Amino acid sequence: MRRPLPLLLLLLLLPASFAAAAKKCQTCKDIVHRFNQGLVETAKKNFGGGNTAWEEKTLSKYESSEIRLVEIIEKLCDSSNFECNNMVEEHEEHIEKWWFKMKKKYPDLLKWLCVETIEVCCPPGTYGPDCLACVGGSERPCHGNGLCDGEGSRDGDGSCSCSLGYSGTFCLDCADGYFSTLRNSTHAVCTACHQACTACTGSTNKDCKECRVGWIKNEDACIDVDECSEETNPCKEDRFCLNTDGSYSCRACDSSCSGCTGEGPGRCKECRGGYTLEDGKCVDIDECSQAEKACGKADRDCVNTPGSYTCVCPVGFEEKDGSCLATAKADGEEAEAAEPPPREDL
Ligand SMILES: [Ca+2]
Repeated sequence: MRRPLPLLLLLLLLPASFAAAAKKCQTCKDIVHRFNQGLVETAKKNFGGGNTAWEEKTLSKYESSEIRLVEIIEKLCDSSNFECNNMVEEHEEHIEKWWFKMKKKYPDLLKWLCVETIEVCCPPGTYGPDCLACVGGSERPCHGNGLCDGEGSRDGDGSCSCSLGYSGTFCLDCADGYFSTLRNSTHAVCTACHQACTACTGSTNKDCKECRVGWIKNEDACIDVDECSEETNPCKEDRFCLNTDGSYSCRACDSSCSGCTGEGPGRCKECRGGYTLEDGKCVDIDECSQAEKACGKADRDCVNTPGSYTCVCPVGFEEKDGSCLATAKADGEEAEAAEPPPREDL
């Protein structure tokens, strides 16, 4: 029993009017919500807090009064909300009729006004211009495992968008990566497979029908592939491999390493130039503290850097044409020694 063709054609031809139908229902629902808020806000009005016979009488008179209705209607719409004000204006007589004559018999304003009287919404579990039952029935649309398109509005086609883990027109089938723990003509419960499986019969990695990429069949279970094992290490030079369940990642080696087997300066295969092995770690060489002057020319200061060093002009001097010249002092100011551009002297 699929949806009839004429409706499908209508949907194709008049998408704008259907979207408008959903909007009208929402506007009506908003109005009813504000009306109910108004009822709460005015519930204790004109009531002194005592319980004299006079107050009781005044309260019950106010309870169903036109004054109270006007107070509630005044607050139904924000002044800028055109659709809301339009709908209230158009159907004010209906609201008054309900207030004075119908509300005892039909206490549900949403049902009376939006569904049955101005016909902009549908009852729960139904959809579309004629309020037909959603796929799976109006009691439990989509068998409780999805959302019915247009439910409660005069919009939509009643079809199901299944929740995560469910599939099929009726949301009674299990999606890929889920297995069935309950299934009859009206109910279905689907549970996620173990992450090792693409399809399964139960919840462990021994219940896989097929292993997911990154996992391999070992005896009766799907186990993680260790992509980082020595033969298959997929990472480039200066990166190390980190195995994870179902995958792996490549991370940058420490800056002191030339190739590495893991994180930090203690896992280098070799030390990069400018570093030396000390207590199992690659550490920076301080070229400036060595007996042989790293900056051959006597007029330069040596500055150690990670993995290297630079030779700079002393404070008060600046680099000019390959030598250090005294910085010209500006009037009345302490001239700052301009930092010469660092020179890599390896
Ligand atoms: Ca892995």
